[in-house]
Amino acid sequence: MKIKFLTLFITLLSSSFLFAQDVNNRAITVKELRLEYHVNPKGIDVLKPRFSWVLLGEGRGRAQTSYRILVSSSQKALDKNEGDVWDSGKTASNNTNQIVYNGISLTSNRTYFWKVKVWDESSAESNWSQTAHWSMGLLKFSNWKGLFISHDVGYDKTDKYNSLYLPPARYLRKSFTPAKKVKKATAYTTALGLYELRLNGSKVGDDYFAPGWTDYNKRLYYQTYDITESINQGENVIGAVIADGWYAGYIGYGLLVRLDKVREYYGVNPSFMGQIHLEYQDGTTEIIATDRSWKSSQGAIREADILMGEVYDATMENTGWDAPGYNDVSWKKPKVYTYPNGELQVHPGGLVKNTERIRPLKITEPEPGTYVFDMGKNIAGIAELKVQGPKGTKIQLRFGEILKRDGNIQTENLRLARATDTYILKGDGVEVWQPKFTYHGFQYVEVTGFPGKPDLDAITGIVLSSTVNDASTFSSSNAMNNQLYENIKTTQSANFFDIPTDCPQRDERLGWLGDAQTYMRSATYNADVAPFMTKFLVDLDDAQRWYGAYPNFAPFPYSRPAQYSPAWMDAGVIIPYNMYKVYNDTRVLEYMYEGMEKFMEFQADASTDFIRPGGGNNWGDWLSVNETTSHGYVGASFYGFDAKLMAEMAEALGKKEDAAKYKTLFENIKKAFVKKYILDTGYTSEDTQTTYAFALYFDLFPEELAQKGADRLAEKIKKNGFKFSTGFLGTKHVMLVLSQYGYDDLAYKLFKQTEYPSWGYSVENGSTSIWERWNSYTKDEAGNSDLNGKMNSFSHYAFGSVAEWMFLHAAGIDTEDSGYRNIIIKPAISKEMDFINGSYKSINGHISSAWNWKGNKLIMNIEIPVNTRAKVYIPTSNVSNIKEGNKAISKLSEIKILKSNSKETVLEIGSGNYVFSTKI
Ligand code: RAM
Repeated sequence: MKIKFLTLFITLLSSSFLFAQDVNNRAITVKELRLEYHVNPKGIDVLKPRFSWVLLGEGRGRAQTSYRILVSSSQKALDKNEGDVWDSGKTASNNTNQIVYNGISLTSNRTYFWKVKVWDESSAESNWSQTAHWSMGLLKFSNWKGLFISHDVGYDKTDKYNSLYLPPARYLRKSFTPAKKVKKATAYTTALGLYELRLNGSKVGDDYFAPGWTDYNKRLYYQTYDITESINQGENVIGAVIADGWYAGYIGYGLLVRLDKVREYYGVNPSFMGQIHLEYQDGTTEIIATDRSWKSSQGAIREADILMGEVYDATMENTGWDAPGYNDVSWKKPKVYTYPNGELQVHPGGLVKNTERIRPLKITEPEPGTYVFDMGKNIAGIAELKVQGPKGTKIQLRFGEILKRDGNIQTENLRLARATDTYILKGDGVEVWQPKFTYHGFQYVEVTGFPGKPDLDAITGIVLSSTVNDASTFSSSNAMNNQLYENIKTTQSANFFDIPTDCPQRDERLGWLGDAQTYMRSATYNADVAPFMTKFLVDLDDAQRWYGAYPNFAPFPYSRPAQYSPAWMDAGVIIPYNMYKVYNDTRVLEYMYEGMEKFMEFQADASTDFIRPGGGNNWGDWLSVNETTSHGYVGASFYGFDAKLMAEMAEALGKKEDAAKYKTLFENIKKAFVKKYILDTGYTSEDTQTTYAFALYFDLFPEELAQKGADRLAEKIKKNGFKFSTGFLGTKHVMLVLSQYGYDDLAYKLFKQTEYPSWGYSVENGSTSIWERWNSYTKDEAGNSDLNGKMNSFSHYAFGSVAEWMFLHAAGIDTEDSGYRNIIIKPAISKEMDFINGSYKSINGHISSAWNWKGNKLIMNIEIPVNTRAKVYIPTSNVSNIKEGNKAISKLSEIKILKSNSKETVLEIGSGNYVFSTKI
C-alpha cells in the first residue's frame, strides 16, 4: 500500500513536472531591456526615463496582458524583489516600450537596478527578466565643481584664406592619491573642443570624438565613465588631451567659399572640464575636479583638425605623462576659461565608436615609394599605422575614395579638406599609432615615407560610426541588389557620425537636412537610430532660425541669413514624424512641437492662397538628370506633406484641435495645389517623374485622377528606358508610388537596372558605397574626368533611400500604427525576382518576411514577434487555394481572413512563424 502510494506520488510528481516544463516552454521570456533606447546606460539625465523590452515565446498568438517593473537601489534589494525605488505593481497593459518611469525622484550619481516580468494572453506569469541597470549623471548645478581649463597657443590670423592654422593639442594632467580604500570611482568629463580622457596610462572608455557636436552656445554634453577598476590605491594620474574639433577647428565649406569665419565658429581655445567622484569604502566621498592645481603642456600631437588631419611627432612624446611617477615640473598652470551660456547635459545618442577593424586587401606601388593600401570598401574612420624604423622618419598618410588611371589616389574631390596624417617615428621598436581628432572618408590609404617596403600589417582600417547596422537583413535573387544593400549600409555607417552628415570625406560633412529627411526611414531599417536621431533632433531644434524656418543643415555654425530650403527645412517635421511612426516615440514630438508649429506659421506666412513658393536656397530635386522640377512645385508639395504629418502628430499627442486645424490646412493646400499643378487629364503641369511621385505620395492628387497620374508616371519611366530622371528627393518617392499604385514589376525593373542612371550602374562600376551623383564615376573615366574632381562624393547616403522601398515593399514590412505593434506584411510579389528575404528588428521585436517562387507556387515565410499582430497580403483572390504549412487556412483558427478581392486576400495573424503557399 505504502509502495503504491509512493509510485502514485512519483507519477503525479513527474507528470506535474512534465506539465510544468511544458508550461515553461510556453512561458514568455523578457529580453533586451533598454532604458531611453540604451542597454544599461551610464549617466543619463532624463528624469522620467522610458523603459522597453522585447518578448520571446513559443507558439502563435502570444501576447502580454500585464507587466510589472521593479526598480531598486541595489542589486541585493532587487534580488529580494524589493522595488524600493519603484514598483509599478502588476499593470494591465500590452505596452512593451515607451513606458515612463514613475517612482521616487532619481538622484545624481546613483545606480539603479531593474527587472520586469509579464503575464501572457492566458494570464500565465513569466519569470523575472535578467537585471538591467542604469546610473544618473550630475543633475544639479551644485554637483559641478570643475573649471574649464586649458592654455592659449597664440597665432597670426592675418592670412586666414591662404594658410591653414592648425594648433597643437593641449595636454592636461593631475596626480592624486585616494585618501582611503575606494569602493567606486566615476568620471564626469567634457570639453569645449574634442578630448580623450586618460587614466594611469590608458584611454578611458571606447569613445571617439567626445563630447560630440552640438550648438555649444546652447548645450554641451558630458560623459560618464565608471573608472573603479582602474584606480590604484597609491598615486593615480588623470589626464586629458584636447583639440579644436567642431568647436574651434575648420568646419564644412567655410574656407572654400571664404566665409568671414573659416574656423573658431564657437570659440578659440579648446578647454577641458570634469571631475572624479571617489566613493570610499567607509561611505565618505571625495571629488577631484579640474582646477588651477592641474598641469598643462603640449606634446606629440602637433596638429589636429577634423578636416585637415593630424600630425604626430613621436619624438616629442612626454613619455609617461598620463601615468604615476612622471615629473611634471616643466608643465605650467592651466588657464581657466568661462563657459558662456549653454546647458550641461548628457548626450542622448551615444558617441562615435570603432565598429570594425579592416585588414587591407592589397598594396600597390604606383610610384616608387608610394604605397596604396586598398581597404576593400569606402569607409569613414582612420588608419592605424604599424611601423618600425629610425628616429625622425616621417610617414605621410593620404586618403582617397577612388584611384586614378595611374593607380594613384584621387584627392581632388576632397576640395579643401587636406585629409593628411603625418607620423614621425621615435625609433623605439614597433610603433603603433592612431590619430585621435581627425577622420577621413576613404577606401584607399596612400603611404609615403615608409621605411622599407610595408606589408599588409602596416595599415589597419578603423571604421568609426555612431550606429551599428544590425537591425535588418536583406537578400534577393539578384546579386547586384544584394551588393547595393551592402553599399547602403556601408554609406550609412560612414555618415552616421555624431550627426547624419552628407559625406565623410570632403570639406563638408554637415548635417544636410534634405539628405537626412529623405533617408530617415531607410536608416531606421538598417540600424536602431532612435537615440542617434533623438540627439540630432536637439541639434535641429537648436538650429531653427528665429523666423521659424529650419535651416539647410544642423548644427548650423555659420552666421548667414536666409539659409533654408524647401525639402531641406521640412526635415523638422519629417524626421520627428518617423521617430513616432517607427519607434512609437511621442516624447520627441512633444520636444519638437513648439518649433514645428512655428515652422508651420513661417510657411503660412510665406504662402499665398496656400501655395508655398520655392524661396530660400532652393535646390529643387537636387542632382536630378534630364528633367527639372520647378522649385515652386517642390515648395508647394512639401508644405502639403508637412500639414498632413502635423495632423497625425497632433492626433498622437492628443491635441485634437490642432489635428483638425492641420487637416483643414492640408485640404486647403491640396485644393490650391490641384488647381495650380494637376491637369484634368491626370497629368501634372510639369510632367516630370518627380512631380508625379510627390503629388501621389503626399496625397495631393484628386482621388479620381490618382491612378491616371500613376499610369502616366509608369509610362514616362518606360519611355525613358526603365530609368530615372530624378534626384535626391524624387527617386525614393517614385519607387514607393509605383508599388502603391500596382506597378511592382516596374519598380523592380528600376531596382535591377544597371544602365546609367541607376543604382546598378554604380555597383557594376565596382562601387562599395552610394555615390552623390548617378554618374559619379565610370570605369572608363577612372577618376580622371572633370566631374570626378569637383563636387563629387562616393559616400553620400541620399540615393540609398531606396532601402525604404526594399523593406516597405520588396520584403513588405511596414507598421500600420506606430512602432510595429500592428504590422503589415505586404511584399511586392513579382516575377521580376525569384525570391526576397527580409528581416527587421523593430522596437516590438523581430519581424521577417521572405517570399519565393516554386514554379507558379508562391511561398511566403513570415515571422511575427510576440505581442504584435500582422495583416498579411497574399496576391490571390482564391482563398481556398492558400495553405499554411500543409493545411487550408480556413482550417486554422489562429488565422483570420479579413478580406479577399480580385487582387488579394488579406489575413490577420498573431505572433509566430507561418509558411503560406498558394498557386498564382
Ligand atoms: C551638397 C551637400 C548635400 C546637399 C546640398 C544641397 O553640398 O553635399 O548633399 O544636400 O549640397
